[in-house]
Amino acid sequence: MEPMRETLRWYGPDDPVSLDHVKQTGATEVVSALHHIYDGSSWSDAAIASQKAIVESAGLKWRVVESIPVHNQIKIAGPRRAQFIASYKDTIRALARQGITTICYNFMPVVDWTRTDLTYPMASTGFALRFDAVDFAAYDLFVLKRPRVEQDYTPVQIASAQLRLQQLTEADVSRIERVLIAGLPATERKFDRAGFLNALRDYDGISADDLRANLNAFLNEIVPVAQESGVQLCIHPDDPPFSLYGLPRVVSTAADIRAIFAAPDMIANGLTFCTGSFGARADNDLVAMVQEFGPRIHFVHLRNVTRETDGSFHESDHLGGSTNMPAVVIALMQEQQRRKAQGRADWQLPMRPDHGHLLADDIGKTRINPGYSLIGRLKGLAELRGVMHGVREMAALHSASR
Ligand code: DNO
Repeated sequence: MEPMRETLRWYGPDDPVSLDHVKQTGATEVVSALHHIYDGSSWSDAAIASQKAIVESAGLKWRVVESIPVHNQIKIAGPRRAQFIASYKDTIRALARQGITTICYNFMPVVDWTRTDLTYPMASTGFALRFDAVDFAAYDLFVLKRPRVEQDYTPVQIASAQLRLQQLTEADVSRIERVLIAGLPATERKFDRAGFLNALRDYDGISADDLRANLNAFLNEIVPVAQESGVQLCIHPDDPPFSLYGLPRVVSTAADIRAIFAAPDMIANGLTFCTGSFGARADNDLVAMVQEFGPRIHFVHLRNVTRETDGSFHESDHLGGSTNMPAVVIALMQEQQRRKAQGRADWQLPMRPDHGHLLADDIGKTRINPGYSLIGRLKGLAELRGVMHGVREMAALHSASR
């Protein structure tokens, strides 16, 4: 059983983490995107090639894209959908020409990944990212005040949000708002309150079934293009994997993934297995999901969360938290073995340590991408590498003794 390919996310030339520092973690590949293009236009061969040249001149590879943003027109089936799907196909083909053949994307309406707190203090004295369901509800119900918001909460949730609001200072509220609607890296759009309310209005009347239909229509267009071009698409699960702001979310559970894989049923229609996203729901059995979806997992994000009963969670150490990380790693390495036995050229999965705590000299830096500071990810990768190498040795011993 072999370890997975070690990658680290790199936000391009503006990333405060340099490529030398990426190399110092032991990773051999970066996962990246043309992060300056958010308007749904296609990526040119020249722009892709020049970023690839920068990565390669540092002695690293770039084979996985995270992400090509999916334009909102595609998600709401708006009048300009066809134009943006055409650009998306052009980008897939352009990446294929540059030998970049794994493409991660997501289908979350309006907001990408969401947290309420970027500096949640850990006992270690480091800091973690946290989603506090009560802070979120307090903001949604009493600050944002979107129409019909009460429908999305139980009386108990409303009462505890009310209590929380009384405890929050004005500074707390504006910090939470910034993190929620204008804060995290790689989110497509940064909003002010009025702009955010406006963006939510796009989804008035769009149910989860409608959103699923729009995703299927998109997949029916792009998956055949990817398959022809030798590209593997891999959808990233919703983070967190439940509805926020009353918006539909359709990539949260095993049933969601089954529906996605069915349309169209091709290997290029795959999954980014993100343990942190799926792991925020207690009803997602991660090992069972790896076993069921294994052949279509094209990319792996390893991150752990500690869940609380009210839907809150914080990002724990990679080997701590609510998910049995070594068990998931073993399942993924077994999937690699199966592929190898079948002669699949893509048997070895690219993995990255997803996020990390804010630690040591990274604390207090002014330019940092939350979750993507260097030292925390280096620690996560080192721990995960240890697990992978241990599993490999154990499997070798086991087969030698048989
Ligand atoms: C957060 C990330 C997400 C992810 C996108 C993929 O750290 O995992 O922003 O990159 O959702 O499209």
